[in-house]
Amino acid sequence: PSRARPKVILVIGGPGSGKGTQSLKIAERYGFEYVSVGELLRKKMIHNATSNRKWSLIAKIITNGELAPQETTITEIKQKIMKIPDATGIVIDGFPRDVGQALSFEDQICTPDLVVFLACTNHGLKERLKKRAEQQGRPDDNPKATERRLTNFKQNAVPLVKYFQEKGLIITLDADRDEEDVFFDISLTVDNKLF
Ligand code: UP5
Ligand code: MG
Repeated sequence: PSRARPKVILVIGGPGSGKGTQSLKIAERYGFEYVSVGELLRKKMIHNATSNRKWSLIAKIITNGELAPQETTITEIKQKIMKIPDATGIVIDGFPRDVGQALSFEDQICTPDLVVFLACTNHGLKERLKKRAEQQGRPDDNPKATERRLTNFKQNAVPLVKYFQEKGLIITLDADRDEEDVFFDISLTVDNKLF
């Protein structure tokens, strides 16, 4: 008998909204595989930037806080997902970033089972990113790139959220609260909608 396809959860939100934090919690609680698209791209760019022209360009794009080309991103996600054996579920952190990516994901991969939108105030986002920059130092956690990431997010968020709302796939959560409170709401929704 053919196995059921894995359940797919997409986690979206502004830079610093807690996508990574909450996605990992989902993966742990439900035994889902975790895929961070930002991490996927950052790893690939660090590996290939010196030897490959396409990736050296993408490294510049990401370091400036802009979006990598859509087709490259989708290809990376596809390759990553295909390598995952027998998952009951997959949680994808930080994708899609705009409606074009959402359409292309549905076209080439699947329709998600749930989209979690972590809504956070601008002020909250900046505070968290500042704190994390002091602790970790990601290449795009400099002030200029952070501004670009925020601006891009603000430009794309409304139509993206609306797109998934019309499909009845999205839950919007107040992500300015404590990690545990946000996750409590996510788990209620996942329990309800996916099981
Ligand atoms: N924190 C988390 N939750 C908290 C809470 N409730 N209360 C207080 N603190 C909380 O969290 C950020 C910080 O806040 C952490 O220190 C955390 O402890 C704390 P985190 O979970 O890291 O937030 P996250 O939303 O994951 O923030 P991140 O900076 O990773 O978001 P971005 O969207 O900027 O990063 P991402 O890796 O997704 O994308 C990076 C870049 O990759 C993009 O700018 C783009 O260039 C490229 N990209 C694409 O081009 N296409 C894609 O599809 C995806 C990425
Ligand atoms: Mg992240």
